Amino acid sequence: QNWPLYVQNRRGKYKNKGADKVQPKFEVNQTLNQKIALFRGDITKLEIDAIVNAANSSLAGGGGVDGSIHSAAGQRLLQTECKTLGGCKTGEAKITGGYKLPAKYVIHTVGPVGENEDRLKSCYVSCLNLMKEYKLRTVAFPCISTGIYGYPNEPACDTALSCVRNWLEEGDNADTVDLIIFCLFLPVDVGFYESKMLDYFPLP
Ligand code: AR6
Repeated sequence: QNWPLYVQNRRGKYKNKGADKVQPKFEVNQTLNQKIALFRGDITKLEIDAIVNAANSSLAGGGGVDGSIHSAAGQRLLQTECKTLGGCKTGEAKITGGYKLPAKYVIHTVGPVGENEDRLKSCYVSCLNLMKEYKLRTVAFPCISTGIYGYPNEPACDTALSCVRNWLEEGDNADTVDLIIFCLFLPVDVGFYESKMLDYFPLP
């Protein structure tokens, strides 16, 4: 497996200078902590079960992470399958093969344009539910909507982390996954995720 980086450094702490000042929003759960990771880099390089694409409702490809995923998967191959799906509504998700990607599947979701917490939540939950339905155990999310769609980075980070934590707490969801990776591309997101991890996935 090639998951290069991770949340916990050698001392077992998240890299975060203000760690002792954080007021966790959730209880410590080391089992859940082990299912979460931050990765900084290009999502198309991850050799995992599924990567999430921040697509648009036509599913015909676009710029940003969508463009990179379509190129790396093989433009024509991925588009041919996408065309059969009838598009995708904001907050929903659809799955395709990964073709030339190291990831086996791509889960396409359409984030909101601008800040809309319910719609963004719905993206994360729809992707996770689809992952569970297909019995996929490892998935990576880009920072949905925070690029071309203009969702502010900090609230988007809070929504992503809280949604994933809440989803893992429900029923048997946690048993169905091995690793959920937040794939961070920009330094601004690395900063927010590193500091907020401790709110949502506190260490003992
Ligand atoms: N790997 C991981 N993250 C990436 C990569 C990559 N290779 N490339 C960019 N990002 P965006 P959106 C980050 O704009 O805001 C498309 O045209 C990027 O830095 O890709 O949901 C679609 O077709 C940012 O942090 O997606 C839609 O029309 C995050 O991915 C529209 O853009 C999301 O930025 C969707 O806009």
